[in-house]
Amino acid sequence: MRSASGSGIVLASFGRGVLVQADSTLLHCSLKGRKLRAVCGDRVLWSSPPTGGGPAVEAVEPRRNLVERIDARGRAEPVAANVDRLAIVLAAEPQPDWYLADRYWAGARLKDIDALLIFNKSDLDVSPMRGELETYRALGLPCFEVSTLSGAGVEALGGALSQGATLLVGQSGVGKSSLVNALAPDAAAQTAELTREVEGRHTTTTARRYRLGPQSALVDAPGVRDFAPPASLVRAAERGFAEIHRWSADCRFNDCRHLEEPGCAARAALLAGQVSARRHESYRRLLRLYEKLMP
Ligand SMILES: Nc1nc2c(ncn2[C@@H]2O[C@H](COP(=O)(O)OP(=O)(O)OP(=O)(O)O)[C@@H](O)[C@H]2O)c(=O)[nH]1
Ligand SMILES: [Mg+2]
Ligand SMILES: [Zn+2]
Repeated sequence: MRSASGSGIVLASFGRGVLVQADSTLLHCSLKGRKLRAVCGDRVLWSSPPTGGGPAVEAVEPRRNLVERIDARGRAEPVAANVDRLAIVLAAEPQPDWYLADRYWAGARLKDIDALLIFNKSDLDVSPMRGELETYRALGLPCFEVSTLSGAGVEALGGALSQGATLLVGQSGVGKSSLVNALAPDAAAQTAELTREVEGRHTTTTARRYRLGPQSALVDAPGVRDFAPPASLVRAAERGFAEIHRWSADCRFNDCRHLEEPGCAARAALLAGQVSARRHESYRRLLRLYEKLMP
């Protein structure tokens, strides 16, 4: 057997093994060395020994960025690497968790990654969610209303995602895998290896990257109940919320937490109806979480 080597990109990671796209072939690679970790989106160097034994990843190239979440104990867990854009997916069903959407947006802001909101299942009744969607639009977050069922809005969304790698995140059942299948027709995102059947539905279990166009990729991630971006400072909560951060420049105290402090411009804006009460509550919850993790 001939030895071979090259570079590639990690499409999915399964514990101690990874699926690597190397030119036009897919390779199931092991990881060389106990300490090596590779996540979906990593650029890697791999090689196959002449003696056989299968290809192995030898090194992971430095990451442009790494999207992580904090687990129940406050430790950072990787989600995907080298992401250009975070697409927060919501739908009329299951009932939208806006607090979760806020935290994903905060996570993107903290990493300087572009964010957008995809509201899927526009074939269902969207009217109860209009108010919240308008709040996000007014804050400058691009919002796309689509239906993978009827095809409405899918082309426009595809256009917005035609450059770079987009990570799809959100609650289970909002239609992330359906979006991948609608946008990348050869994706077949619901393959058995990557899903588990729950109540008759295929739910994604592992993040998987798919080719979208010549310059673009989509990463399908498992649905979540909860998410919080890792942070090293309690003040990160403020930076995660665009409008609170903007108002903070006018607060009397530099270390204002925008709760009950006198001379708080963010609170004044809240009382004047210029900041959404729900968004402020969302900010407060993230601040409390960080205060608990970083007393
Ligand atoms: N009505 C309607 N249903 C949709 C639409 N898109 C997806 N669905 C349905 O929503 C359900 C969940 O879709 P998935 O694509 O598996 O959702 P997901 O976000 O990948 O879920 P997880 O993998 O569990 O995180 C499926 O039953 C889909 O058929 C849509 O535009 N309209
Ligand atoms: Mg899925
Ligand atoms: Zn303040």
